[in-house]
Amino acid sequence: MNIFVLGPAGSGKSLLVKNFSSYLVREGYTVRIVNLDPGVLDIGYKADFDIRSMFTIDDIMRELGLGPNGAILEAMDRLAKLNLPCFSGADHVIFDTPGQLEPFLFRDAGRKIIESFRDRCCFFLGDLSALRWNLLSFFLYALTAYYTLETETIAILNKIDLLSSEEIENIRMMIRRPASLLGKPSSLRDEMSIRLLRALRRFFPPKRVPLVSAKTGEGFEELLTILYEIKCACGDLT
Ligand SMILES: Nc1nc2c(ncn2[C@@H]2O[C@H](COP(=O)(O)OP(=O)(O)OP(=O)(O)O)[C@@H](O)[C@H]2O)c(=O)[nH]1
Ligand SMILES: [Mg+2]
Repeated sequence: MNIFVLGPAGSGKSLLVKNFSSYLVREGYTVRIVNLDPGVLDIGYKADFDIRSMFTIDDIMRELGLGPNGAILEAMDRLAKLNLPCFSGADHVIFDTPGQLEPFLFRDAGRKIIESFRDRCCFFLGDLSALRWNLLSFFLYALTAYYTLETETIAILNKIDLLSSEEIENIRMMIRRPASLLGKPSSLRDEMSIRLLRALRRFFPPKRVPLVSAKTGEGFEELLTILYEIKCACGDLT
């Protein structure tokens, strides 16, 4: 399975790539890691293919005299034109993606790269410690990735280790029964939240929203089970 790890800046993509790949190796799988972030200084793991061997944001800034934003856009256009190695002998290939999610998602790069792999899914990470009261925006963003990339997407709430057990229980309740915490909708925003969350349950069903910690490894077992379900749904049980 080719797993693309996406998410807003700082949501924990690189740490999840590092620790989830180690977990998969401990479970007996062969794993390869691809770093697609040309702007990162230290990824914290050993990549089997690293985009920085071809170009970095710093290189592009110097070469073309661009600022950081211009260089990121140029880097995404270069990414879109690349043929990446496919590591077909590995059970899982995990792709770390750029910290700047928007140019990856909304320009050609993300779609072109991802659509060239058949057996694939996306992990869409959110930093639970930052968005605990803004879950709806997170789900809508994950849905945007799913819609744009036309790829099975798992919405994953990361950094669970930073929350108390009571907060975690509230989050689980909110995911299971979004309306239950709001009571009778008193504003248009409440009503919109409830209706949107209900509609979103079709794409991110409550049983399919893992709460994980990329730091401690909590929730990795559930992630692996979901990967297995996706494989089964594709008809490939090898
Ligand atoms: N406590 C805790 N910290 C985490 C977790 N996941 C990531 N972090 C921390 O959050 C920060 C950002 O993590 P990264 O893995 O670099 O996140 P990223 O999404 O790759 O960041 P960019 O590539 O810059 O967008 C780092 O300080 C990590 O150590 C987690 O599950 N728990
Ligand atoms: Mg990163």
